[in-house]
Amino acid sequence: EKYLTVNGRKVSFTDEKNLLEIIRKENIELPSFCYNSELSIYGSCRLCMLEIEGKGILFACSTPPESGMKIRTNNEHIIEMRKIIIELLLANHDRECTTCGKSETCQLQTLARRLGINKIRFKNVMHKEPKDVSTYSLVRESGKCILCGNCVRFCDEIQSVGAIGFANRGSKSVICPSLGCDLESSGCVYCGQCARVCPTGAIMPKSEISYVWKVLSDPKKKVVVAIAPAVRASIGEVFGFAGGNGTETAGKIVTALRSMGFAKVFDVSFAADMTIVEEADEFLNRLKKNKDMPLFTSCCPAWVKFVEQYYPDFISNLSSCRSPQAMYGSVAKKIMPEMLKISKEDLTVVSIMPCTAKKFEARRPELSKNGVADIDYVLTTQELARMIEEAGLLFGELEPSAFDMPLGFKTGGGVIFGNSGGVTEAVLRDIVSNNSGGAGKTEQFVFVRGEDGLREVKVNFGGRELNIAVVYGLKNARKILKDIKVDRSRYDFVEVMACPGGCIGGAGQPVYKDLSVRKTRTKVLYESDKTMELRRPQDNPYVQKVYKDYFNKPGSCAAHEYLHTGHKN
Ligand code: HC1
Ligand code: SF4
Repeated sequence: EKYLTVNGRKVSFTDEKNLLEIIRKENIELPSFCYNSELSIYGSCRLCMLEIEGKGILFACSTPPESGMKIRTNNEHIIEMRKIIIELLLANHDRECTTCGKSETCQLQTLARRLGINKIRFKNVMHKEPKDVSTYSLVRESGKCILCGNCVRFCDEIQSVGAIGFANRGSKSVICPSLGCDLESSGCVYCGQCARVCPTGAIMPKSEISYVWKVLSDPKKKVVVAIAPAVRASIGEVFGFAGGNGTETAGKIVTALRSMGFAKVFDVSFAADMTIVEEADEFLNRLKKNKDMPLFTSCCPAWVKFVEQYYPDFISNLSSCRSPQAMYGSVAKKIMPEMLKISKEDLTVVSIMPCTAKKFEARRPELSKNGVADIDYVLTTQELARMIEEAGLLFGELEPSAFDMPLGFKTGGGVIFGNSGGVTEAVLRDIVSNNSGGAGKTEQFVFVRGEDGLREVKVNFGGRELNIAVVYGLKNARKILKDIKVDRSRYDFVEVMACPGGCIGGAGQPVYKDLSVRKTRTKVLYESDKTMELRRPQDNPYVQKVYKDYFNKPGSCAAHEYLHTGHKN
C-alpha cells in the first residue's frame, strides 16, 4: 500500500491519477472550478494549489501522487493566493447575486464566503454583454463566466457536439457559441449539460416559472400538470433528503402541485407506458419487414436533434413514436377539455421535466394542433423546487397524495424510463413476455442496467437473438452510429439518452457534483418499480382504456395522428 500525508494526516492511495482525487476522498475540501472527474484536466483555475515538502507549490488536479509526499492544502500563503484569485474573478464578474438563478448553488459565491472575502481590492472591469436568450432551453450570461472551460469540455468530450468554445486571447478570452453569434445557431442540441457543470450562473436552464404562476392565477384557465419519471428521484435533494422512497416523494409532489392550484396532477410515466406499447408495436413491425433497422429510441430530444442535424441518413431509424412528454401533451389536449368541461382554449398543459431539451421539444411545430402547442409550458425539476419554495411549502412536511386518473396511473415500466436502460427494459417486458405468452418475470431483464455509457446486450426473442445497444452521452452515440454505418445489421434496437445516467442525470435536475448522486437517483427509480402493483406497460388498465376509447390499437390511424411524429433534417 502507498501512503502520503495531507495536513499531517496519513492517507493511503492506490491508483488515483491525481492528488485532488485522493484529498477529496478524505473529505478535505480543496476548491477547484475547473476540475471535473468526468472531463479532462484543464488546470486553469489554480485554486487547488497546495504545498508539497521539497517541491513547493503545485496544483492538485495535475500532480500525480507519489508515496511519501508531505502535503499541506492550507497555509497563510496559499489562502492569500486563493483570495486573490477569487477577488480577481469577482472584479470581472456580474455580481448581481441576489437576482441570479444560481444564488446559493453558485460555487464562486460559496468560495468567496468560505474564504471570508468582504472586500474586493481590484477595480471592477466587468464587461456586460446582452444575455443570449436565443434558445428555448438555456440562457447565457457572459458576465458571469469565469472561463473554467467545463462547458466547452463537456460539450466536446462527452457530447462531441462542440457547440461552444473559447475565443480571443489573454484578458480578452471569452467562451461563446462556436459559430459566432448565438447558441441557437451553434449546432447545440440543448442537452444543457454545459449548464450542469458551470460553477456559476453563466449558462442556466431558461425559466418558465413566471408564465406558469400567471396562468395558475387566471380564473378562466384550468391547468393540468404531469411529472416526468426522473423528477421523483431528485427533488428530495433540494429539501435535505436525497434518495428516499420515490413513490412517497412523488406523492408529496402531487400535494405540492395541488396546493399551487393545478387542476389535475398526472404522471408522465403513464404516457411512458403508452410510448412502450406503441414503440414495441413499431419495433416488431420493422423487425418483421426488416425495414429501417435498427430502431433508435426517440424519447430524448437532444438525441433526436443530434441525429437530425449531424446524421440525417439515420432519421428513418428513429422511432416515429412521440416521446412520453409529447404523448402526454397530445392526449391531455384531446381528452381533458371534455373531462374538465371546459373549452380547448381554457386548458393549459404543463410538464415537469429533468431536462432542458424538453423545453425545445415542446416548441416543435409538429407537436401542435392548429398552431397551438400540445404542451404549453415545461418546467425543470429545479424550477419545481423553486416554485415549492415560492409557495412557502415545507416539502419535507407534506403528506403524500395520489395522482389524478386516468393519466396518473402507471406501471413500473413507465417509471424506470428515467434511468439509462429503462426504455429498453420496458420494451423487453412488453415484447418478450407477450411473445412467450406468459406474464413475464420482470426481473429477468435486469442485465440491461448498468453505469457504463455504452452497453451491449443480447436477448433471446422468439428463436432469434436480438442485439441491443444502450447508450448515454452523445459521443458514445457517435461511436455506435459509426459502427452501424459499417454494418447495418449489427444491432436491432438502440436506446440513446444524451445525459449521463439517462434522464436522472438531466440538466434540469438539481445540480450535483458527486457522481454518487446519480447512483442514488437510479436506485430510487428501480426501487420504486419494485413497489408497483403492475410492472409491464401493456398491463396498464388506463392505457388500455385510452386505446379503447380513442386510438383503437397500437399503430392505428388515430394512434399515428396523435402518438407519432415525423423527424426532419
Ligand atoms: Fe425522461 Fe421520458 S424518461 S425522456 O428521460 O421518455 O426528460 O424522466 O420524462 O418524455 O417518461 C426526461 C425522464 C421523461 C419523456 C418519459
Ligand atoms: Fe453543448 Fe449540450 Fe451545452 Fe448545447 S446544451 S452547448 S450541446 S453541452
